[in-house]
Amino acid sequence: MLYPQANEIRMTSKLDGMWKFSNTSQVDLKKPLTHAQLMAVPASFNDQTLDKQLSDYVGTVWYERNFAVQPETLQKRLVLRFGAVTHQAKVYINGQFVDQHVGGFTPFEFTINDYVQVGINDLKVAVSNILDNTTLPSAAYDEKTNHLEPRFDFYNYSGIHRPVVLYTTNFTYIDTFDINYQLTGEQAVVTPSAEIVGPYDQAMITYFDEDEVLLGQSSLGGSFMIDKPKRWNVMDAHLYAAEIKVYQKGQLLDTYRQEFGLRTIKVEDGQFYLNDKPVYFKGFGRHEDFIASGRGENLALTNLDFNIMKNLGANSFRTSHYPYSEEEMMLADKRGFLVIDEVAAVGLYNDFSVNTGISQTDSSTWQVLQTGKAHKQALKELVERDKNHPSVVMWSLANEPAGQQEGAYEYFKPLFEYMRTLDDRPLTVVNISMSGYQLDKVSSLCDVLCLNRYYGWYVDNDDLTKAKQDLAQDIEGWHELYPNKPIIFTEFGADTIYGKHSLYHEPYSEEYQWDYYEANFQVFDKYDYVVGEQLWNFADFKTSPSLIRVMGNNKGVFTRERQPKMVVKLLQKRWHKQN
Ligand code: BDP
Repeated sequence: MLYPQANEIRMTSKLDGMWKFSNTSQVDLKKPLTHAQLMAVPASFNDQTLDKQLSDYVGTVWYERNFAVQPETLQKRLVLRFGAVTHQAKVYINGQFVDQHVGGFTPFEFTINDYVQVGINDLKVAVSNILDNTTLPSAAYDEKTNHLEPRFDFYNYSGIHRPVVLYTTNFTYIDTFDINYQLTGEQAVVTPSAEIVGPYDQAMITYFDEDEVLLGQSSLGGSFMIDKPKRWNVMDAHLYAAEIKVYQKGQLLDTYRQEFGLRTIKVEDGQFYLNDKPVYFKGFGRHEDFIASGRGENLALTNLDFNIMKNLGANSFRTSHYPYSEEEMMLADKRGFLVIDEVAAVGLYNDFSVNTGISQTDSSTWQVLQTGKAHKQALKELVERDKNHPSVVMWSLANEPAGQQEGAYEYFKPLFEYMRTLDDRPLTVVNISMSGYQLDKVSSLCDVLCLNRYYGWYVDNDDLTKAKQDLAQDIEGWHELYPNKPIIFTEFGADTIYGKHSLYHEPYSEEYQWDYYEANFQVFDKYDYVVGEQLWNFADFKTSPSLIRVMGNNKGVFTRERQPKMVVKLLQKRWHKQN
């Protein structure tokens, strides 16, 4: 599915703005919503009103708005596209059910010609935020009490989270357009592929460099050589563009422009190579999370976050724990960030709850969870959406599954095999400490070992000497098992309350956060096969209430409002030196 683009053939029109909203179950599809209030789109609905019940709401809510259709629009194919609706959407136009989509973090679209009329049309979207044992993320849901217990540590924000767009094409249209290439030495051979629906007799592709200088042309199915290409590099992005034009008897029927970057990735001998140079990942696990907008797209915030990361000397992040917005991924391409792109497979741990803790003995995850089908679908949608992004350098198939429990290998093996048929980038599953090297059954499938470790916080709290010893032993244990796999720390962190200081460097103080990170860095620096550090978390973020969460997770190195904690100075110094 292509990202919406306006050009000489395609018209786009955004349906973002204030929509009508209601959480009543009584909806007459033929009539406007009654007792509706106004809700901004794109955004989560949870934190836009003062209503606590709505903030914590579990179930289906309704959104509604009108849109206008002109007579000439119906001479075209008319498509309604949602960037993401969390977690399930059922779409109705003029009272008729159009279709539905499950999965809260990937786009979907429907051709709607058969449902619309010239003039004003009514659009209703029923959005459900119920998660259970079959969904990604996973949650324990009790239908009788309507109680939902997330198996993940972030707020279950819901709503129409990303842009809604109406667009037109001709009835012959480009459905997919992917840029494949081989990069060897001083040459790139680019071989785009496209799926075109409807009759056409010619498809041509024109190439441009980043200064819009025309490089040449090829036909679809053919290839094009770029001599001495400027490579896309970490924090030094170069983007080319390919423009496809589809004709019938000389008449232009459709066109689409795709940017692309040229770079190589190789994982070998305990290193991660980008363009044949070992790279060290510096950065964060993040969240799409902010006051009022919740998990809704917030481009100004994304821009600020990227500028802050660059200022710190960071070069990477992980889309913990779900695919981030398409606009954010495009910005990452342009800025040169390395992205570990994660599917929303979080909570694949039957007994996980921030409120109740994890029982070490429970071993029923892979019997209880029925997420396999949703997982495969989510991987497919992720790769389809993101494969053209040069910033994506690795796919993460899950965060902290119960990798030590019986059935974990059998669950993941077919998913890895499936992913390798879709794309050739390195694959990982982010490992939880309960699934340590002695017990884990999944990491043999991974190209890179991504570890989430909390020595000095959940383990060895307030004892950084012991924390360092345990961390070193952990690293060495993994290395002995998998000497050729590089290790990236994808999470490590300590809850830190902004403004709390301590003469005795007590946990929760800004001093402790500083010491905690310094201790971890000292250990990482001893091992050349540790090739990255992504701190948990970039900023404080909202979670469900819990005794161990002081109004959210406070492991940010920035507050939720992006005020820096002390440790930011340490990072700045370390990361700028590390190039
Ligand atoms: C890890 C999770 C992450 C949590 C973090 C924490 O991957 O989502 O927020 O721990 O406890 O288990 O802060």
